[in-house]
Amino acid sequence: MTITLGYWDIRAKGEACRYLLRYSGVDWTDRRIEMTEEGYKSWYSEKLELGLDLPNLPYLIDGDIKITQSVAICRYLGRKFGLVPGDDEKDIVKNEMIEQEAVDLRAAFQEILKKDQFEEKKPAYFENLEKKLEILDKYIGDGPFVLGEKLTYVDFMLYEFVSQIRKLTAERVDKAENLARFLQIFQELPQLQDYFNSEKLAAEVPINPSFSAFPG
Ligand SMILES: N[C@@H](CCC(=O)N[C@@H](CS)C(=O)NCC(=O)O)C(=O)O
Repeated sequence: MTITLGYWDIRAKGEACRYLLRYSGVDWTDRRIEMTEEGYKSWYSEKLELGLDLPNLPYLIDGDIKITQSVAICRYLGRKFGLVPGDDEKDIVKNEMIEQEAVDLRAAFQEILKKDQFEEKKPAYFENLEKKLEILDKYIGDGPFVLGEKLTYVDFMLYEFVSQIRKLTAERVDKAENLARFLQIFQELPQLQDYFNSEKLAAEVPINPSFSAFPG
């Protein structure tokens, strides 16, 4: 039985889930819905027919397991592929805090994406971002990953959301040296090389919708 991940044809909240599936090497269906009139029609006509308890995108169907909420999908895939912390409570807490910090980073980024507000909101966003990244950088430490040598689903989320922001402001992200090193090391994971080196990622997959102030 093949796992299906459905999401718009952008990175936004779906890409970290896609990395987890690619990393694991399982067979899966990368269901992408174009953000066109046709695509919207197709999604809204099937949205309530997929058996999802809280219908939304992204969704993941793995046999009788049907999930929405991107963080719940990442957690599920983390458990499924052994990409979760062990029993150490300090590790679990650090992982969960950084999971939510990554979600906050994405939310703050998303907050400035409306075309008519982008320029006005950018300065305050950057100021806050610099502070957030400085603190996160210290907490991450030497890594190489969030929990040292142990890779978990949170690394996939953190990588994705920080590298999305890096597209907008590389200089601010690169000032956070531990984070910048983390991005580099994650990007070198052998299981993701085919994808990271593919032209599809480089040329075709926008971070945000084309109607936003920063498709990326
Ligand atoms: N908290 C949810 C947010 C889901 C959400 O807002 N999905 C947006 C795209 S990022 C959407 O277009 N959903 C389709 C719909 O509402 O039908 C998550 O993280 O998955």
